[in-house]
Amino acid sequence: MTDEEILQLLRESPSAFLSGEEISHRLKVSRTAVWKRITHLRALGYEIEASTRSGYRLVNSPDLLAPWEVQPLLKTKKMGRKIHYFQTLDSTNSKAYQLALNGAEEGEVVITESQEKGRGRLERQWFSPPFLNLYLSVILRPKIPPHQASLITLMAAVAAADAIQKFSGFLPLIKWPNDILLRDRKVAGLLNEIHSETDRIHFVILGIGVNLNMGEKMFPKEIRPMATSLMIETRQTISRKAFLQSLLLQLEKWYAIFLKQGSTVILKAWRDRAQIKGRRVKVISFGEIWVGMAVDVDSDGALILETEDGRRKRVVAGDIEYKEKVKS
Ligand code: BT5
Repeated sequence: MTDEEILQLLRESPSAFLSGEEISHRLKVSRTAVWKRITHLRALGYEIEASTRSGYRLVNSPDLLAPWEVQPLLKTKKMGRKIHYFQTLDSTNSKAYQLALNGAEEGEVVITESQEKGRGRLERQWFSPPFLNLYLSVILRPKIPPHQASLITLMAAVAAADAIQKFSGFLPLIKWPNDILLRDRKVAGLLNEIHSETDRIHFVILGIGVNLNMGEKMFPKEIRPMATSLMIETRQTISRKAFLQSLLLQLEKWYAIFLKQGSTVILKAWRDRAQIKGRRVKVISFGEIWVGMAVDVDSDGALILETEDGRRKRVVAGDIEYKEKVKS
């Protein structure tokens, strides 16, 4: 008997009680096993009323990202149709990588309620406390050459920005290469990892972290001034499963556009949401620092910078800081 099966039975009779005897009969398990499962579900946050005479009744469900909560809401064909769900993990990217090595298919998703070693780029950490945010990794198997893999990051940033805009009503800004900002603060980050050989990608792990219901004081002090959440911005609690549903739908849409129409459409969508052209930036890349004007991103997702002495540089990986705010 699974959590899913017992919840399904309780949901069939939303207002009436269902006796322990009937549940045990229908699921072919003992009444003690039913009771143990109910205790487990309560520990997960399900409010289940119990009466010795009448049985059990589901009063309220928590906003869990479990497949049985999320999948009935999904409008996607492929993305998230198979969800690997965990209460906690080191990192969803590491788990997804292992699953992909073992043959997991495109569109399979790893979701966890918290990460013990949530990863950013370059060995940095992603703060991942339980039950508040979204930590997910999507397995993709695009038939593209490895040098185009950065475009998947840009594609995912566009999809995440669109989901954030739909939910908040505010226009997020993408910061090269992988941050999504609201009011100049980071609300989401992306970490893509690829497994490839010289001319062929085996798979891409698309890792996305979105701050949803974190209050300001919950962030560690060092990142507090640079970070935000959708709840902070909208002053409303966000339904995590509804957000996840929307994000997966946007990802499916933008990934299909990328596969069918190639980089041009993705780059245009990314440029529209990044407004990077002509901005003065400081670039930190492999220990080197340059200051200059951002000219554009090229068709492989690299940043083109015009340095102060007028030379053009192509930056494949790194971080940028804006030297001035966006002119509105
Ligand atoms: C990123 O790295 O922004 C990529 C974050 C990807 C996280 C997801 S969660 C699911 C999946 N599984 C993983 O293990 N990771 C992915 P980077 O650009 O290197 O930014 C990291 C920096 O952002 C840190 O050094 C902090 O300064 C800041 N930071 C850490 N946690 C944050 C948070 N929750 N919100 C905003 N900023 C944060």
